[in-house]
Amino acid sequence: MSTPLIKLLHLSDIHLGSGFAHGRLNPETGLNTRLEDFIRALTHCMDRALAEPVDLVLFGGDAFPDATPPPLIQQALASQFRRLSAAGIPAVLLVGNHDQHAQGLGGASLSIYRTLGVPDVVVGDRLETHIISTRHGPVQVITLPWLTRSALLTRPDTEGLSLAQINDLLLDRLRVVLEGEIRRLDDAMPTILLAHAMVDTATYGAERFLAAGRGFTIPMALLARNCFDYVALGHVHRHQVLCEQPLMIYPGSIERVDFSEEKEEKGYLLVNVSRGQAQAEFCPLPVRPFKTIQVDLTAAEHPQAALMQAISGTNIVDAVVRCLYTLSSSQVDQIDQPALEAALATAHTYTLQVELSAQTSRRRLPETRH
Ligand SMILES: [Mn+2]
Repeated sequence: MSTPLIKLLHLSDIHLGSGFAHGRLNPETGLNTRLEDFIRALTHCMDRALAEPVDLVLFGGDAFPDATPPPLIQQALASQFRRLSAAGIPAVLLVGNHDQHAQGLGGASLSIYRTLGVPDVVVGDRLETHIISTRHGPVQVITLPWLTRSALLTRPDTEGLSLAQINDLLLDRLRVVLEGEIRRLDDAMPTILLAHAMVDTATYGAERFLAAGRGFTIPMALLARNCFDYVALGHVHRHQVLCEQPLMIYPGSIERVDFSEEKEEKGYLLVNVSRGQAQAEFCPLPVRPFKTIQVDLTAAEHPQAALMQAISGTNIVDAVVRCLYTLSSSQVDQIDQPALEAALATAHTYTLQVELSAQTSRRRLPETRH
């Protein structure tokens, strides 16, 4: 008997409601254009899930910038996942660090789906195994949400310990609990670990700057177990394959959250999983470009011309642009600000940041945002 082949779509780090400063008000909709961009990226993912159709959607965590998104943004996310539910495609929504409250029980922004009993939606807010029936048979998914101390440790456990000792203790507990879940797995069923974590071998994306609360890293070997056919990760915004056997991948964020993601391709994964093997394909999303124009004009004979040339040499149409330039104080009156603004007008939005260089010190003038 051949084992079933499950086709799934894996996306992560939606961060719906982030980066409004890079957008502007759309007068036709009343919405910030960056919210519309993020919704468009999410809509693309759902369109693909429905068009395939896939058997399962895995969301790797961080739905919103924080645990209490405004209703409009909650609704925007819900109306997309609702399309899966309407088509009978199960989805697992994992809780990331941005979805948790700083104190107390986590995952309020996603646990509403469980509270409402949305058909085919599973919320992963604790370490546990879910048996999910799909069109092509059952699959078992272990959910590992963002781990906080309070999930596995009590206050007396950590008393008098250093941060490093606490992290070691937390890893020991994780190892034991994960082992318990692994022991109960059905060896014949395709098996997936869905984890929101900073794995120690990952290269950072914007998450370094987004970090909500102190995190801790998990050694890759702890997760790269041969009982897993696929390890679906979330948290790091830069797409990367961490391990081939078992296949372990961060899809990355679906839109650029800030300029640290300027050079990163954004997308989601289509993955075929059967018992003993997995293949993944990264599918790029058509997201808005971010462009940095950085020029040191201190040695330029004609600073305005040099700056205009740098701008015209960059494809800024519909992009989120930041233009950073350095001047000596004697050059300040050689810059024609209205001409710069006209040259940047085709950008979606732009900021101008001037830095003044003196012989000994540098000083930054207030940035202007457009
Ligand atoms: Mn995260």
